[in-house]
Amino acid sequence: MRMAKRPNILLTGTPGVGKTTIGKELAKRSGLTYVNVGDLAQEGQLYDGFDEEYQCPILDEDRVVDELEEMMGEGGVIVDYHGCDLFPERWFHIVFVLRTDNTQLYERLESRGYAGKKLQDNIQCEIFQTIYEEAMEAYRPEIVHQLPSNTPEDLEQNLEQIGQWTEQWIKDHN
Ligand code: DAT
Repeated sequence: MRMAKRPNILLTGTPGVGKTTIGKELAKRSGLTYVNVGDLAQEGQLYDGFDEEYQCPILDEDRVVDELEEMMGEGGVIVDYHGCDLFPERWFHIVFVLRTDNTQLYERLESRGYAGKKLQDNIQCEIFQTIYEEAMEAYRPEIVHQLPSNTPEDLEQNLEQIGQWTEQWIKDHN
């Protein structure tokens, strides 16, 4: 039996906005496959150098893309990453940029152990809506959607909205 065609979804936004939380739950509910790009890079050591300023390894974007290509071609993948212009545009049928108010994001990142410049830079990234603008440049604006991600109610509403969109996409394409 041929597998039903399923969409690829990109979940993006500043670190701490809730991509992993919603991505895993969405995978559970929809049956799509969740991929955390940070974890994938860590497991495969898909790095190219070390950033001294931020004290973290630098992602080897070409190898990340190569690693995911086959899976993305098959469809049904939820990708979670805090950047979005490294992926081929053709991969995604829809892009969600999660957004969180500064005070809440600050608390979430602080409790994750972020401090100093790293904390400030991530808060600024959210204030300047850096990832949203990156997404609007990298993808057709019609497929880019911002979602509030402040409360558990937001989470549930987003899950329902994305779930409904996914069901409709599958109906329309099979
Ligand atoms: P990300 O993957 O974007 O870095 P995360 O999923 O790890 O973010 O979430 C960061 C923290 O925020 C984590 O403690 C769970 C919490 N969180 C996520 N979404 C939330 C929401 N809608 N309301 C309240 N807390 C949320």
